[in-house]
Amino acid sequence: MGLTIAQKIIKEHMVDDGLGLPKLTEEGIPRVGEDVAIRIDQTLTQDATGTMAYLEFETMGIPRVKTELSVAYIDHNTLQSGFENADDHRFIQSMAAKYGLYFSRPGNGICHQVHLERFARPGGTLIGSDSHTPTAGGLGMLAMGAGGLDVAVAMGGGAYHITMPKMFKVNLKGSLRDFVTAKDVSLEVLRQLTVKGGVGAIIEWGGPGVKTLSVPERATITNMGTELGATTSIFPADEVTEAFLISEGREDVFMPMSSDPDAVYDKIIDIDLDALEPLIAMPHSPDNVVKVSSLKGTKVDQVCVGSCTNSSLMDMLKVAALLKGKVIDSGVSMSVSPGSKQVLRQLADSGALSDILASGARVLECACGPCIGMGFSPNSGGVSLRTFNRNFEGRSGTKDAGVYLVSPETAVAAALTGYITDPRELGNLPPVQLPKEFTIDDSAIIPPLDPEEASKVEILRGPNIKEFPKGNPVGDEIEGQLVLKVGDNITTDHIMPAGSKILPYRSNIPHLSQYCFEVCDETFPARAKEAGRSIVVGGINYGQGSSREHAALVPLYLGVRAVVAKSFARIHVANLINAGILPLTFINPDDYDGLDQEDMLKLVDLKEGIRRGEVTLVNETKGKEIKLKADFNERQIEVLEAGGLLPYVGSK
Ligand code: MIC
Ligand code: SF4
Repeated sequence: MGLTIAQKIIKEHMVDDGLGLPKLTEEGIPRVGEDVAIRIDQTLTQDATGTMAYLEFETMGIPRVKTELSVAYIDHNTLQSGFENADDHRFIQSMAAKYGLYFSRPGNGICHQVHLERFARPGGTLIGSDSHTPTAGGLGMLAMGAGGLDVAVAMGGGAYHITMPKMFKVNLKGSLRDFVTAKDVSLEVLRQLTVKGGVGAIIEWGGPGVKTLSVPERATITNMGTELGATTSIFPADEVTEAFLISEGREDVFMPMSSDPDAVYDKIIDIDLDALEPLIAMPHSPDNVVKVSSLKGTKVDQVCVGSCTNSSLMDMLKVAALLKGKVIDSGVSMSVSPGSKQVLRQLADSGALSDILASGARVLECACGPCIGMGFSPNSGGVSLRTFNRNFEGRSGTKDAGVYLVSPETAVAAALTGYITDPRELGNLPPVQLPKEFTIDDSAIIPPLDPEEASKVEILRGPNIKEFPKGNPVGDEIEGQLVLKVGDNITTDHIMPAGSKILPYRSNIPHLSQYCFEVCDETFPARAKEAGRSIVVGGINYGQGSSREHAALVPLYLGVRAVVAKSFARIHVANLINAGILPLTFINPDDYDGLDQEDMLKLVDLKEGIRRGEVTLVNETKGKEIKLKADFNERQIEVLEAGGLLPYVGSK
C-alpha cells in the first residue's frame, strides 16, 4: 500500500519523544488515532498570539531557538491606538533578536502570505500560533496551527504532538471557468462537509485539475481548510510549485512531493471545477454556503478585499483589472489590503495600485486589518462582503452586521453595483498575467543575529505585559458550579473575542478576562469569579476557529477547571490540556439536556477515571450521575497531572 503526501512527511519527521514510538502500520506510519510526535522544521508566530508564546518560551530557559528557522511576524495588532501594541511589537522584536528568530516588521504583511512567499518549503514541517498556518500547504509543506505554548516548545526543539489523522482526498477535474475561483472551491467543500467535516483529517488535494491552479490559488484552498476543522490541508509540489519558487528566487528549496498511486484515503470527494459557480457564505458561519446568484439584489454597504485567504498578487491584480476605469457605487465603502509588501510594491510598479485608488476603494496597510476587527467595522446592521475566511458573529466589530464570504471577483461585482451580483454579469474577465520574477524586497525582514550579538540584547517589556495564569494539577476531584452552558459550534471568537479594543491586551490576561464569553453572556466573567471554581458545558465542535490559547488561559484565570462538551475542535482541546483544564466529552449526548446552568457539579475518582477513559460526573443539585469520556493518551494525562504543558516540560 502506498502513502499519501502527509503520511510521507509524518514518517520522515516522526520522533520518539521519550514515550516510545506510536503503534505503526505495515507501511511504517502511525495508526489513525495514535499520538505522534513530529519534529518541527519551522515555526511562525504573529503578534496577537506571539507575546504570550514568547513569555512562555522565556520561562523555558533555552538560549536560542533550535528549529531550522523561526519567524516572528507583526500583522494583527497594527492599529497602535495607545502604547500597548507598540510596546508588544518592541517586546517581540527584542525576543526575536535575543533568541535567533527572523522578525517581520509591521507593514511587511500577513504572516501566512509572507511565509508562503519567503520561507515555506515543500516536504518540511511548520507549526504556527495561528490557525491558518496550513496556508503553506499550498506548496506541499505539512503546516499546522497550534497554541502558542506548543509553538514555544517547538522553538525549544521539542516535538509537536498530534493525533494521527485520517486521510481525505479531494480530486479536482477540469479547470475553473472565468469568474469562478479557488475561493469558490473552498466554499463548495465547506458546503458539502460543514465546519466540522474535516475534524481529525488531513485533506490532500489531487487529480488532474491541480495543475491548473497556481500556488496562491492552492494556498487560498489550504487556508480555508482550517474552516473545515481539518488538521491541515496539502497540495502536491509539482512544476507549478517550482515555477512559483523560481519567481521568488527560492528554487533551491524545491523538492517534488506527491502521493503514491496506491495511497489509501478514508474519504474521496470529486469536484468538477468546470461545473462550479460563484458561491457565497452567509452569516454567521463559513459553511452557510449558497450560490451568489440566489442572493442577487441584496443591498451591500461594505466590501473588503484582503486577509490571508485572498491577498496574493494575482487576487489584487484581478481586482485592479476589474475596477480599472470604473468607480465604486456611492453606497459602498470598499477596502483593499494587499497581503504583503511584495504584493503592494508590485501593484505600485505595475500601475494596478493606481487603478484601485482611482475606483474610490480605500487601500489599507498590508496586515490582517478588518478580518480581525482591527478597524473597518461595518455600519449598524450593515451587509459586508469580505474575501476573508471567517464570518463569525461579532468578529467584524459590529455585532448586528451581516458578514458574507466571497471571492475577490464577487467582491468587486458588489462594490461596482451596490448589490450582491454574480460576477459573471461583469462581462469579460480582463486578462491578468503574473510576472515571471517577483520583486523581492526583504528589507522589512530582520534576520537573526549571531549568537554573540544576540546574547547582548536586552528584552524590552512594556507595562501591558502581565503574568499569565498557571494551571492546577488535576487531582482526584473537581467540584464547581456549571457556570455557563452553550450550544454547538462555539468559536474561540465567542470564548475570547478579538477586535481593536480587546486585542491589544493579549499579554494582559486580567484585563482580557472582562470580555470572556461576552458574545454569549455578558455576565459570565463576574459570575465565574464569584463561583470560584467552575465547569463550562458545550455542544458539538466546541472551540472551533482560532488557535488563540487565550480561549483557554482566560477561562483558567476565571476559575474554569473543566469543560464538558459533545465534541471539541483540535487546537482548542490541545490548548485546554496545555493550560491544565480538563476537557471531557459526553458518552451519551442526551445527557447534555439534563444539565442546567448553576447546577453544582463534581467530577469524582479522576485519578483512575482519566486512565480508564471514563469519569463520573455527579450533579449535586439534581442528585444524578452521568458518565463522561476521558479520551487522553499517556502524555496528555501526564500534562494534566502536572498542571499543564509548561510544568510538564519543565519536569522533563
Ligand atoms: C483569527 O483569524 O481568528 C486569528 C486572529 O488569526 C487567530 C489567532 C488569534 O486569535 O490571534 C487564528 O486564526 O488562530
Ligand atoms: Fe489575520 Fe484574518 Fe488570516 Fe487570522 S484569518 S491570520 S486575522 S488575515
